[in-house]
Amino acid sequence: MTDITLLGVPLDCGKDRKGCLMGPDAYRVAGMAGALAELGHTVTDAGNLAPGPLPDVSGPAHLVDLAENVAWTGTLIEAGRAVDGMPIFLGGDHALAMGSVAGMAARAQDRKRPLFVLWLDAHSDFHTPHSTQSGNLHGCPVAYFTGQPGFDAFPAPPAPVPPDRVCMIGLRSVDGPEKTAVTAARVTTHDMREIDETGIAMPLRSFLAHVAQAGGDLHVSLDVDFLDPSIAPAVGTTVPGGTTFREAHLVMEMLSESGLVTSLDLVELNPALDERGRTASLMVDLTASLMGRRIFDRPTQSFGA
Ligand code: 5AB
Ligand code: MN
Ligand code: MN
Ligand code: MN
Repeated sequence: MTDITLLGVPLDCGKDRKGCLMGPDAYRVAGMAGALAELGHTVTDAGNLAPGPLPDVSGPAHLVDLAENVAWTGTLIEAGRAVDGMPIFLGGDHALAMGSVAGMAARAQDRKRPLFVLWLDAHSDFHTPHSTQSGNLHGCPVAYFTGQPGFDAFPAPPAPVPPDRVCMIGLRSVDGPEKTAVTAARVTTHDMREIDETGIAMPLRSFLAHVAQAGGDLHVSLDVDFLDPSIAPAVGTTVPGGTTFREAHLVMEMLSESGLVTSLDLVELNPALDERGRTASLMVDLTASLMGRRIFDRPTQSFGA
């Protein structure tokens, strides 16, 4: 059984449209702690983090809330690094993954283990402050924690994650400059077209085998827009053609069986856009699947030899 620490991260500065600051409380109301405790885990809700003082920084003028993002990143690196068991970062928008992943990479380095990252998202979030057109830093975390240039205003990530240890599944909205950069950096990508053809289990299985073989820690970053908007409406950046209810649960069930996951982000939930809390509930159920909830314990009984 796992020692889980829930870290509330009401970070809402990664984009213009506000609402993600209510995410941590929406997860609490939807019963996150109880769902995990019921599975036998020890759960500590550490409450909400707050960013440090706003630094005096400058960067491209169109960036949204640069100083606040920089402050949060430093706070998150230290907060995550200090957790002993499994932190679950209750977001908050995806700009939080600058700090959460950089912190987990630092922790993995302290433990002399390589950190791998599974990025479950419609988007590749591989912009730099210079390539982003929107100025929204929630589109930049992967470039930051893999150590791409252009993040001078931010603390340097203590242990940049080599891009070839990042696997993205669910992609269906990637901007031009990101396509070039993601490919050049040799990030592993599985877009929705590939999932349509092969199913979602195949690429995930090969990634998990690779992580196991390398003796790695595994951080999972789950953006609500990984899911199809028909089942998960509470997100600002809906993109049609996302994963189904069962595809998403299968990913979580396979992650659970692998025993490899050491930390998790739940990001981009905007409760103001939800319908009677259904997206928050789905995210809690997916987390429960990731932490061991099963339909049946396998193997199931079958006829024949
Ligand atoms: B999310 C877009 N690429 O840079 C941009 O939701 C969208 O964390 C970013 O994946 C989406 O603004 C960021 C158009
Ligand atoms: Mn994202
Ligand atoms: Mn996204
Ligand atoms: Mn978004």
